[in-house]
Amino acid sequence: MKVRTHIVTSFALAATALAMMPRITLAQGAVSGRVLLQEKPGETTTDIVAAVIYLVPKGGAPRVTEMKSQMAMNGRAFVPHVRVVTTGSSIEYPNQDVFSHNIFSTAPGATFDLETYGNGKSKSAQFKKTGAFPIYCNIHSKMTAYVVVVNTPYFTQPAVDGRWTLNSVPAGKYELHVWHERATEMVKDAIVASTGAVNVDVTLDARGFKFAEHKNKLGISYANAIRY
Ligand SMILES: [Cu+2]
Repeated sequence: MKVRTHIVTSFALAATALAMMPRITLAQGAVSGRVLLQEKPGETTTDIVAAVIYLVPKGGAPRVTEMKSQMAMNGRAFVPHVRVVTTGSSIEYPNQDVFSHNIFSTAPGATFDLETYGNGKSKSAQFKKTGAFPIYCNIHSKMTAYVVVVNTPYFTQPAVDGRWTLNSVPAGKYELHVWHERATEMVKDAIVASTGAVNVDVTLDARGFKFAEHKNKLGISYANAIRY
């Protein structure tokens, strides 16, 4: 589910200027902003760095370069907890723990099972479709991660204070997406002007988030599953 809102900006003049510009000299601008989470009363945000910000050009998907990325298994956790890659990219899962893991995903569009392997070994999975895919371990129920696959080269994740910057974004019309696993993804129209920076501050609502146990790769509750 996506919430669509519109940024009221003063970029109308910039848009007019953009339309008059020759394509060959299309300017680039910096887009920056801050993402915050509205939490339940008494709770503070500790995972804002796990948010994802990306810009999708309205004129159609740009050509993206496939990446080779990595998400380690370390201390019975995925490091980092959220990884952003472009469509078609592969992510390696090196096991840095002294015990075994079994990484899998049952998410439609990103289903895989890397089976059980131990310390020092690594396997990879390719992500061909866009989306935010939860990744789990079949042995350790508390190991959760997300791979966010985007069809644009303009993506980033915020610093600990929620601030982010995307440099060298070609001027034009975009959809700005702000994602966090504990909130509804926000989508806003944004115009990147050729002459100056665009500042976008967004607050996502995490108050409705409820933690839910996920099932293992066979669709069975971890409490009832045979460990091996
Ligand atoms: Cu594990």
